[in-house]
Amino acid sequence: MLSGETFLEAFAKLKNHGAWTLVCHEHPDGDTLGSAFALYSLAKRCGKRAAIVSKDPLPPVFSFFPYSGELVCASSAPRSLAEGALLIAVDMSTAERSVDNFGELLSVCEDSLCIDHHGDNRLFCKTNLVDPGASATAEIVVRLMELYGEGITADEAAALYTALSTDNGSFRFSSTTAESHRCAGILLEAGAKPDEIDDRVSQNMSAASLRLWGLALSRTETFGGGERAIFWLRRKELEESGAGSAELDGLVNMLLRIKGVKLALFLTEYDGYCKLSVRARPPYSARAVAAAFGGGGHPCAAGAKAAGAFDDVLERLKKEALNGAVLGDTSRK
Ligand SMILES: [Mn+2]
Repeated sequence: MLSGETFLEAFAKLKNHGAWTLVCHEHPDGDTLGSAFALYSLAKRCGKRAAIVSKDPLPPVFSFFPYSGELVCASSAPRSLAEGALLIAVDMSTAERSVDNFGELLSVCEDSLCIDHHGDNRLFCKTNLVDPGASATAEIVVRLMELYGEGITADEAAALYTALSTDNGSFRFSSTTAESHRCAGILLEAGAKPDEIDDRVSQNMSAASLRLWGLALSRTETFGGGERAIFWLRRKELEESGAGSAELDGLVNMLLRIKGVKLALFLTEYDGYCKLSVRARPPYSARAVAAAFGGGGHPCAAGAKAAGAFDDVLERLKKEALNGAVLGDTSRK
């Protein structure tokens, strides 16, 4: 899907446009935010008009990203931000995974570009720079910035290294390639400090969220011959803990620590819907499970927002994981 031609087209749009409006995906993670803030900082250095938009707030753990205080957080973004601008969707596979009025922004912007690495990207911008072989959108951004010719500042490198290492599980996931490490090398040379970043991003749990992890862990159930595992958290438990939803990032991966488990499922109840997180190893496909609940993602990591009562969704999830289409495309696309 990624051709040199598309890369150069994307590059030319970035270079030539005087205004960039960067849009992150909902429930923003390290990759969408780190990639977008690095680009935002580059735009500032190059004297461009820049804006960065997210439907949901910045998780405090990422507040060290450059210009993090300038995030426009709104369920619907002011259309004036898109008018006359190059609208850039960052790490977003569909227009729906964003601000509610993303379609309106697309219709009023001057041009649009999607930079992403999801194999199920819907190609909803005029130029779609989508590389499913990249372990993070940050890898594509590093390549763009190498060509850009303005260097990478230490702050930008820190944001991009965070983006890269959070998306590929600190270079542990099967999505990690030689290119992931090459990009990491470039970011280290530009001043990223892996130990400081890991301290900020991973070694900073509150005692409350660690106890919440413990509650989920204590519910671990395995099924399907020990190859599938699940745990869950109820809304009340989340609320009482005082932990934010971002503090649950990475929890689902714990299930893959169980010997023999290849399909990990984590269901969280929120107000009006349930959030499903899936992790898989071949021959299972996380995306296939998430798709059964209207979601999507990568073969190894995917998610969905499922409507319905918690108990019903949980029951359906177990059934889908046992009998549904869980053996998807096992390539890394
Ligand atoms: Mn990503």
